[in-house]
Order: sequence, then structure tokens, then C-alpha cells
Amino acid sequence: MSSGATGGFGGSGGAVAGASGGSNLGGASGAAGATGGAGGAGAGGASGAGASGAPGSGGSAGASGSAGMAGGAGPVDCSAIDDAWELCDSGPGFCAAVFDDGAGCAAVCAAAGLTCSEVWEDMDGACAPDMTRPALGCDSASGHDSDYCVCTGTGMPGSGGSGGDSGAGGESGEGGSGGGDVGPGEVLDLCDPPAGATTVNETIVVAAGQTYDGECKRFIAGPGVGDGSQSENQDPVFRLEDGATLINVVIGAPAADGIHTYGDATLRNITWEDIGEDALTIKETGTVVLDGGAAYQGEDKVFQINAASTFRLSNFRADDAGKLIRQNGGTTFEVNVYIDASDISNMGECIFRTDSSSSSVTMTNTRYSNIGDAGDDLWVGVGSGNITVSGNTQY
Ligand code: ADA
Ligand code: CA
Ligand code: CA
Repeated sequence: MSSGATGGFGGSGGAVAGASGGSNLGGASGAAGATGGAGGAGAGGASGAGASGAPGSGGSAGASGSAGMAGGAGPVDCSAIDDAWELCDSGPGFCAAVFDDGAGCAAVCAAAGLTCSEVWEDMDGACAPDMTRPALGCDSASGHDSDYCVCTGTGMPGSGGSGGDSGAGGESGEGGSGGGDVGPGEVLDLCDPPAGATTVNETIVVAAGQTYDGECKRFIAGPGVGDGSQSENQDPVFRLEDGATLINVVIGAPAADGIHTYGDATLRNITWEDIGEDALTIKETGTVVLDGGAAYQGEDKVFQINAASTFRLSNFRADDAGKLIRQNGGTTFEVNVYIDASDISNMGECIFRTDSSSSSVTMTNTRYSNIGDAGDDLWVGVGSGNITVSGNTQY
């Protein structure tokens, strides 16, 4: 929980619903393609909440597909939008469209019984947002002839869907064309959880190699797990054993010590509404991939790294905390951080802090705002030769 308590759920900046379809996940973000192989679409309803990689950055598929994303927000019917305007994209819980008749996003979304959640200038000649220009608000009509709208709603309940087929096991990646239709700065924050919460009185353990689908429900810590303060003796809400996958989870307050990972882990579409002691901790060595979701209101750290590891963050939105990523103070093991296609704002200190001369960070296609005292203090303690940046925008 942050003392400032600014920026509630939603906050500022641009969350844009991600592309749907598990198949998009192959060649997902991340340069080396450690994961990927998205698995086929779930058999029932809304499958894969999968953002594809930012153009050009995707490695090709990795060793095996993770389970198809299923359940969660059900399909919405975008046909009324498609009939009257240009439908660009759709997926569980959202339709994205461009109008060119001055209709305004409120009217576009209302046509499908949905609510406007984001408005962007549309890109010339493409059914896409122009992320080089600031987001527009839903609150008032822009007066523009054309804009790009993201409309959201809960739609029909998701029917669950079975896990996807395992992926084909691609070769680890040499970059590839990546791509798909999620561009820089777009994040995948698709859950619109119902009111209320599931209280977790004992840490939910996702066993090695297993997938847990939170179905976009909100989970909060019971008193025996933690109170979400800065006390270090709290338990996590979720514990991921080696090779576990966690998808479609919203962690509300209190969030206790968030999520702990032990080895390789894949997380997709995870949102922390109000970070507890910290949001996620890498407890044991592995490659941890977090694609899609958001984290808000941290007193100090969002992601804590306590073991030599690779951390890949993509299509993620983080707002209002002390620092996005902290390698445990005083440790000198090597951590390699990759941040792609994300939106990071209002970090009191920095994006990544380490005390290790071998740790590195690569940040690409990411928007950031108000980081550290100077507004762009992105790194603390990272060797200058260990920093790679491209395609980022300060706003
Ligand atoms: C602090 C604390 C560590 C560890 C860490 C964490 O950095 O000094 O011992 O508890 O937080 O994992 O949250
Ligand atoms: Ca801590
Ligand atoms: Ca902690």
C-alpha cells in the first residue's frame, strides 16, 4: 500500500486491451524467446488473453506451450460496432475500433452495450492507436472526426475453456518478426473482476508444471497470510513452484507478500490493485515471465529479486511505487531484466536497482513518466555497460 494513495485502479496512462487468441503468444515479447509456444486456444469460449510481442522484438517459440488461457471475462459481441465503424480488434471483455464519422468513443462503445475505457488518436491508414501521441480521455468527446476506442465490458460469462494444446516446441529465438497487433505501451489488463473477493487464508500453491487460472477473480489475503503492510514476515497469496503458470488473477488489498516464485514461472494477466509488502518475489533461480497486467500503489518495491534469475516483463502497467524492480540489497549474483512494451509511472526512486555489477537491464518500447527525483532516474547501481534501451518514450 502506498502512503500517497494516488492513482487507484486504472490510474493514468494507457492500458489498452491486448489482442486475443492464444496463438498470438507465440513469438511473444522478449528477445530470446524463453517462453512462448502459447498453446492452442482453450476449448471453451474466451481463449488466450495473449498479447503478442512488440513488433520486431519477439523471439520465436520456446520449449513448450503453456496452457491456453481460458475463462475470465467472456466474449463480448462487437458486431454492432463492426457494422457501423471499423473494428480493429476484439477479445475477452473488449472491442477496439476506429470511428471516422465524429461519433465519439462513448457512442461507439454504447452501440455494443460496452463502456469506453480508453481513447487514443488513431494511426493514419491503420486500425490502430497512435501511441506516439498522448492518450485521450473517455470523459469528454474529443471532437475529432476519428479516434481509436477501447470498449470494455464483462460480456457473457466465460465458459472456462480447457487448457490449450501444448505448443510445438519452437527453437529458441533469434528475434523473428514478432509482432501482432499490440504495439508499444499497450498493456494487457483484461480482468474486470466482479465485486467482492476470495479470501486466501492459506497460501495457494501452484505445483510444479501446473497452471492455475484465477478466472479474473479478486483474491485478498486473510489475516493469517498478511496485512499488506511493510512487515517482512508475511506469506504470499500465491506460491509458484518450478514451471508453474498463473493466469488471470487480480490481487486486491490486503495483498500480503503477493506472489513468490521458485524456479521458472509464467504469469499472464496479473493485476495488483494495491501492492502489499511487495508484489512478486523471485525466491529461487529461474526465468520468470510476466506478460500482461498491472500493479498499483506500492509503498516501496513492486518486484523483488532474491536469486540469480532472468525476469521478463511485458505489456505491463505499473504506477505509484518506490521502485519497479529491486535485486535484494547487497547481493551480487546476476539478474537479467527485460522490460518490453510496458507503461511505468510515478516511481519514487527508479525502475531497477541492483548492487550487482553483473546484473543487466534491457528496456524496449516502453513508456515511462516521473521516475525518481529527476523524473528520469531509470536505474540505480546498474553498470553502464549493462543497460540496453530502445524505442522508449518519456511522457
Ligand atoms: C527486504 C529484506 C529482505 C527480504 C526482502 C523481501 O529487502 O531486507 O531480507 O525480506 O525485503 O523479499 O521482501
Ligand atoms: Ca521486502
Ligand atoms: Ca517481500
